[in-house]
Amino acid sequence: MKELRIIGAPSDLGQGRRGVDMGPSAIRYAGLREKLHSLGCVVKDLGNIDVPMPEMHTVKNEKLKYLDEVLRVSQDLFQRVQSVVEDGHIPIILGGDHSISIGSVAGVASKYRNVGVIWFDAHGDMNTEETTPSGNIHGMPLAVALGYGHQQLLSIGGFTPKVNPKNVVLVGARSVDSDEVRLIRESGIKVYTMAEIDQAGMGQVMSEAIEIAGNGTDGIHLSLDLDALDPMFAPGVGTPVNGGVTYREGHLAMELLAASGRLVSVDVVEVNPILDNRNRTAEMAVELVESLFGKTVV
Ligand code: 4U7
Ligand code: MN
Ligand code: MN
Ligand code: MN
Repeated sequence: MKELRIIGAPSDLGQGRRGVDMGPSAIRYAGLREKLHSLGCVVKDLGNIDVPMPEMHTVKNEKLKYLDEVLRVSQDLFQRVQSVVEDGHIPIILGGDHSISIGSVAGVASKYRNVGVIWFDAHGDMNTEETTPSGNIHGMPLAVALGYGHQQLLSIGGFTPKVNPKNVVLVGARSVDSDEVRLIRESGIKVYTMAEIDQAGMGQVMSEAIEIAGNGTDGIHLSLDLDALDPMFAPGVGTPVNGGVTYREGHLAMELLAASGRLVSVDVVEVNPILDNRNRTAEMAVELVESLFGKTVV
């Protein structure tokens, strides 16, 4: 069986609220490594990458806040993730805000050139500097993976696009900006909104998502933004949106992905302990990752 490698990326450069940099600590505190070990996984924690603090830097471009710093973090994470996948292991990348996926997807795609992506999120993360209402780069990583956005962000890893839209699925969407929606449509990725999850059921949606991301690809990368979950189950996120994925729907999704046997890497992002209620969101994240790596009842 493949071994797991934990990498922390404690960045809050990609969004406006402090605290998400403590996500990796909170998730470790919730027992990630120990619980995966109990499942029989071989898992090593590689520690955190170095991330500059926003207080020590200034915003130079209001449409791409902390661009230079995000680029440094992305480059560093790209190399770390690349070396884990080159060794044949599965990286579990702990954010940090979702801008860290610019580096992680680049790292994974450098080995699995034809990787499929399941983007579990309340949001589209498909803004560019032209469409962003906030200038926060955590609203842009899926666009960057698909080859849209600032040239320097696209150039991480030395190739673009990282993924083929026909193997990209967004699951859980319920908050998309008015200009962002055009790029989502134009890109040709598959989107399952909350309404579609309600209608068809998470089982059906995830079976289709795994088929789309897995069909003819070298494996599946899961980018798990905890705000995909309903704030009832994951209150500690920077941009909560009501009407999200329930506890059981979240687990079913992870269980089906585990059963597919196609997972090559995972991001766990946007956990903000300052906004949380007694580390519940980090605990939710750990439980979901346990299901993802095979936790079952009997
Ligand atoms: B996350 C937003 F305007 N779309 O771009 C933006 F609503 O990684 C939010 O999914 C982005 O948490 C949320 O700033 C990014 C906003
Ligand atoms: Mn996101
Ligand atoms: Mn989100
Ligand atoms: Mn957020």
